[in-house]
Amino acid sequence: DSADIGLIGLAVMGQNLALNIADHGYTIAVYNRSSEKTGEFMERCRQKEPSGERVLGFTDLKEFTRAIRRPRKIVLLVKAGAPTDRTIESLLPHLEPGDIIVDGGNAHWMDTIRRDRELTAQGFRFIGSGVSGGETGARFGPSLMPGGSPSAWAELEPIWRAIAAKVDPLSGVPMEGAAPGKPVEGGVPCTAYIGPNGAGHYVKMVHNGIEYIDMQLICEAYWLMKQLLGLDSGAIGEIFREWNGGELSSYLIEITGDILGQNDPSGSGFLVDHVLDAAGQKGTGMWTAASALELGAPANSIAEAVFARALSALKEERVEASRSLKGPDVQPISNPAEIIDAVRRALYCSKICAYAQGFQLLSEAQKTYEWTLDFGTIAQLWRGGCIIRARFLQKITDAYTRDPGLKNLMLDPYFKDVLHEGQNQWRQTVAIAVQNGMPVPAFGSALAYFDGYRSASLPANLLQAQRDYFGAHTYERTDQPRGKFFHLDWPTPDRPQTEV
Ligand code: NBP
Repeated sequence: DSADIGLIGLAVMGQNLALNIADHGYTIAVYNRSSEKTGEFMERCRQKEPSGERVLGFTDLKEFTRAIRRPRKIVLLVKAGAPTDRTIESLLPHLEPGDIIVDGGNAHWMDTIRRDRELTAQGFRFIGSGVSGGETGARFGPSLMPGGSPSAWAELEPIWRAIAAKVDPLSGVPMEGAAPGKPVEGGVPCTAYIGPNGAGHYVKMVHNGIEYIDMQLICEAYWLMKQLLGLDSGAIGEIFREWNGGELSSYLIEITGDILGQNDPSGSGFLVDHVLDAAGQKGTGMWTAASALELGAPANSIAEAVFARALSALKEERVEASRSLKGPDVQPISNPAEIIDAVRRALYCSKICAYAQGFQLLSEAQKTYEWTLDFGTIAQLWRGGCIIRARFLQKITDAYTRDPGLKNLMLDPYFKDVLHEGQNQWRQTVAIAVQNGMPVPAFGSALAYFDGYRSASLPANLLQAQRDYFGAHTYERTDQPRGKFFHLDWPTPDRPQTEV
């Protein structure tokens, strides 16, 4: 029992997280279903990894569990879904009451709620922890979103804080420079207890939903500059690099600058111009949108981002349709610098709406699943390590620190000012796109969310009347207290009207 912790699943995430843990001075036992991978990983540890001697490889599950100090902490980084259940089943006979299983995969939060219930009933402790940041994040500092047993969290916390991404305590900017065997010293770790059972995995899922819309917004900005202004990818890349110096500063804007400037290895032009425009998806964006629909949370832009990927995937159909369905001719633009600035404003305003939707969804979810989420902390632990890390997350933390009961991010004074100042250019951007027949579902839906949310009146009066007309679904009246419902026997030629 010489290992501080164990880890099962030695694909890309598991290998890197194990090395991150070892880099922080912990001894870690590792196991993988197929033993060749364990062998290959142990070879990597011996040959190349400065902390490799702290990694103990096992090909037998019983020996693996025996090597871990009790109560055991065992991290799973296996494929989400049935493989996670199979792994837990195979592990349980070798565990003792009080042992802790930490699922670091992208589990659906309802699976995590179920596993938490089942494992707790058997005397084990369970943590479902979102892990964000891909391969590099896992290796040098991910954003970690743990939910589950509080006593298990107390035991896991020192390790999770050690391996998480770190941000500068003053600026909130991610601290860089970690290398194998040399983690960064100091800084605020991007992890905190999120809440019971599935709360951590839910928050990780919403992170991914926000990632979808963040990426789609950037793509629309790129597309408008390319199609409307005729700029080449390299020039647009330069614009993103410039934007990355300001309020939009973020990992996704930074990599977009790099990607757009990348030459094609074949030597002909930019790589991005040769990449097929049919997006893939693994499902966490869809889960976020589906959850929003289920909870009645208006996360329309997050859903649009998922649909935009789905529409892009119909490549052959679109190519065929482009030959018969005609839109307007693209009008020449006389003021490109102004348009570029308008697109930047549209991007920032839309991004604020997208995050407002994400947090509004979290707010609905916590009521349904009986969690108490701390939104400021959630924004804080997204500042480093994860894909949506961005300078402006500090503004979100500040907003929730100013007012922990803030109903919507757009109502915070800082964000309100940005939206007020940017809305004319945001509208101009959407209008130009629409006039020229260019799809901007993310910009447009974010604007509709802003306009809908700030409207004291909406046409749902007519909608309620329609529902009452055909289905006797009843309506409330503006001149009566809420909760009092009326139905009209809608007049027909042979029946006079009566309201009841
Ligand atoms: P994968 O998601 O590709 O999973 C591969 C691992 O799952 C291997 O260790 C494999 O064992 C194991 N596995 C499978 Br597949 N079926 C199994 C079964 N029935 N029983 C036991 N083990 C089984 O690996 P990954 O990309 O490293 O991701 C690991 C987890 O982290 C996933 O849940 C993923 O969603 C999540 N995640 C990934 C990223 C990322 O950027 N890749 C980011 C954040 C979170 P084998 O070697 O024997 O086949």
